[in-house]
Amino acid sequence: MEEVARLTRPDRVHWCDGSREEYDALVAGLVRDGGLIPISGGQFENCYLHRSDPSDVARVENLTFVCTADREDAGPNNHWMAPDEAHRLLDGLFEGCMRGRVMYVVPYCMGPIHSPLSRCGIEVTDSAYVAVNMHLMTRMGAAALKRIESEGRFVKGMHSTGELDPERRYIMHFPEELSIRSFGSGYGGNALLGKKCHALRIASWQARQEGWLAEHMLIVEIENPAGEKRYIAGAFPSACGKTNLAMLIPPDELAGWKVRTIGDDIAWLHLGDDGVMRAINPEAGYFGVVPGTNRRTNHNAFEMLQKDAIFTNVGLTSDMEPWWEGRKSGVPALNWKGEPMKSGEKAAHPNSRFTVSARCNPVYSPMAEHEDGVPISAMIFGGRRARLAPLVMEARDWRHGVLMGAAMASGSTAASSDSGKGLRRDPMAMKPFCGYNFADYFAHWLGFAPRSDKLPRIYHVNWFRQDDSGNYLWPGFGENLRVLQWILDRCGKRADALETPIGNLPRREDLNLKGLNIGREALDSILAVDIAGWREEMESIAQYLAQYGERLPKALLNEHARVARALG
Ligand code: OXD
Ligand code: MN
Repeated sequence: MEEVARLTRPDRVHWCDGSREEYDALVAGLVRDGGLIPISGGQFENCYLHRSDPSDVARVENLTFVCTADREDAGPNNHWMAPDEAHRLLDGLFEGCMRGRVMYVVPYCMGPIHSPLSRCGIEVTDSAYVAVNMHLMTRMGAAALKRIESEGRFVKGMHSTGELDPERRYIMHFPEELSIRSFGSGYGGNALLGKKCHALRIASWQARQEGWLAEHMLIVEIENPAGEKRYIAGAFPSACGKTNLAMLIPPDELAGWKVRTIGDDIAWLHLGDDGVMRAINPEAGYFGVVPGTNRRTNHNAFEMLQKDAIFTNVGLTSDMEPWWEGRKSGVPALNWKGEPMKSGEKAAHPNSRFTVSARCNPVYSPMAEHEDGVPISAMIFGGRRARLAPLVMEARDWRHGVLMGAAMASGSTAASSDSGKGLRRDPMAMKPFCGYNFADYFAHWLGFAPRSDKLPRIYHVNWFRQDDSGNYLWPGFGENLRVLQWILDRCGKRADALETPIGNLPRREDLNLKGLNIGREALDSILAVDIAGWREEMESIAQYLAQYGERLPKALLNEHARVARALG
């Protein structure tokens, strides 16, 4: 810390202890200097609004680097810079950057504080907004510091908002040194280093070395009417409904089912000595996408946002309530930049976010605090696909499931400033987050098969099929539980499926459709396999995989060839 302070020259150093008093004092300071605006109008209690610099509203994938000694280790899926060059560049930027500012030292623990599966880090930052967000998102402060002192090993993260100049903005990872440098952005995914930088990019690297998985996955607990609890992990790209799925509200027709959240964004998965894969959620809070959240789509999330939440880049009503598109009540007076609303413009930024502690979630599962994690029965992969991908399909085995994950694709969303338009391949929803070469990552995934005969079953789902006029064919939200029910019934050998070249699909009679309002044609089309379309899709997957060259595991190519052959 002394070394960092010598380089960055802060006026003062503050070691965060994680107490409620500290949180309140940091918030009060932010309110004084305009970094947070109290917005406790109407139903909202102890909530705040942060307006970020308009150039700094999303992750910046083109400025995010993995700096490994050998470029090939970062792979074609990452931007790369040589570590010494990156350090020279970043040391230059950090030099004196905290003059006139406070340097906050934030010790944090990713995962339950006493779990052997958890890992710690320290983030040094000159942003009080980052420090309060870390309070909500991680187990931070004295207890984490104690663990760090006894373990001696932790991820070293340095962050400065700099001048918020997009030309001087870099998010750099040094997996071989277990360190992170982030400069020039205050946006969550770039600045809350415990989340994407540590728990995914650095952790995925460590996980490969140590034989586990760090994944961009929600973890949900599902209790059936007989009281049996099962756990599903699901990888979806950013802004594809992970938070909603993790807090799903069962439809009236599925009375007796209960759904609780373990995590909404990241899972760390370990194989136990008994061959069971168990997962922890390394986070302790949510940094969720706001637009679209309302009482109907996600009653639990809406409740959770009314107390002790920090909003970033939403609009405001005239009585100081936060407002966003899809809130379904109230009228915005100011847009997310704080300007009076003009007709036709959006009040909230499409990537506006809420930060809230998991403790505020009315369906937070006590099992999320369990040191051993929860046993995972099934893993699901999914993206936004208007065409082709059916509602759900089951991989015939682990290897087929890895191919399904590797071939994932999704329409672009607002969570990244540069994900472009149209469909992009996003293997396991990890394109922006895998801290090493995807070819090695696929091999690492494949390597689990011989280690256990109790691995989770793998599925691919698609809630986002559209008809030719762009209407969604599947109602989504709570009704997705019907698909999860089929998946769990398959895992318990209680449901049938039709074997097809692309995987096992439910027939309409295999799904619980009681009381569901969906037309026959719509259902038929989301349960159909378009053979010609899939032949083209396999071609496109082959082209995508080709960029990983010789390093790509042969088993994945063989699996691809097997499916392509089955399609004829
Ligand atoms: C997130 C993201 O913030 O994936 O979770 O962008
Ligand atoms: Mn995410």
